[in-house]
Amino acid sequence: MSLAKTAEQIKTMEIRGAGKIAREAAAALRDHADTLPKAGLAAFLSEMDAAAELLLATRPTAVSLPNAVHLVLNGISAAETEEEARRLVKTQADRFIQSSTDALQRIAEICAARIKDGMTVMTHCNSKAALAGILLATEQGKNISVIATEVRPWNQGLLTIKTLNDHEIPTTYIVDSAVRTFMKEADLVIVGADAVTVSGAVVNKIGTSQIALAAHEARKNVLVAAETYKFAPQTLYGQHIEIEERPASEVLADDIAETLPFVTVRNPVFDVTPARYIDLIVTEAGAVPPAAAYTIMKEHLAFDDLERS
Ligand code: RUB
Repeated sequence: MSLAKTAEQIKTMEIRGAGKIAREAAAALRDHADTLPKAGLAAFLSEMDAAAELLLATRPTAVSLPNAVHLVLNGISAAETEEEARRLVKTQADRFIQSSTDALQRIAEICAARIKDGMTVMTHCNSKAALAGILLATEQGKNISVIATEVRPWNQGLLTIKTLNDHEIPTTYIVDSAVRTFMKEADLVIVGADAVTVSGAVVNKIGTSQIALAAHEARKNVLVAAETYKFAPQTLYGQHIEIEERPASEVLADDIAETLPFVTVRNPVFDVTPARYIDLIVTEAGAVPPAAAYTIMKEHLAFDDLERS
């Protein structure tokens, strides 16, 4: 697939979920580098810069995207020849994709260890990392059930219940506003992440913070399944994670909205869950408390050369 096509599919959410966005972006950069004619190091670097810009402009919230782009293009401007720069892009893209896949397996093992036989797990949206733990626990022979939310307005919950159903996992499907009502039936909450800030706050699909609040009230543990490349080193320098706001028409059809001139529809698609409502963040490097976010960034992400302004 061409780079422009990948960028378009990320924008229109045919490619979605922070991990998948990152892996597809890395593959797109690698394949794009392959299609560029040999025209010298400077031309190659400028083409790759433009490619990175195009990908980064697609969706603003998932930091897996800039982290993946950064890891794939890391050090290429210091290359001495065009061949060396090309080699770096390919090696680093392949390495990122492989380590992202390995990370999911490790996260699944840690999450599954926390899921005991007979438990009911509540999840939100469609997170590959969160689902990996649930699926592995089932493969290990544990009898578990899941409560899955609808996830308005895009209904990513449909993808989640389809996967759970395919694995014959008993699942209760609820509307987003029923989360507090059903929290008493859950033993554990597992969600994914689009970004983890240096304070240990987690940015994930809108509604996650309400679920965490309801879990806190009901004294249920909240696990966030997040590969280390979901941590956002730019928050060390005071930058905020931009919360994507998508078109109002995703929430209310234009023909109805037109009849309601005093009504403004808002559609932020992610929210921020403060660290105090999260028990553990499960990364491939282990399950850590949110307070360890800085250490994860320091040990797993090269952030010294990131934009500090
Ligand atoms: C997806 C979403 C997911 C995270 C983690 O939002 O919020 O929980 O991206 O997913 P959207 P994963 O559908 O708007 O992209 O664990 O698969 O990386």
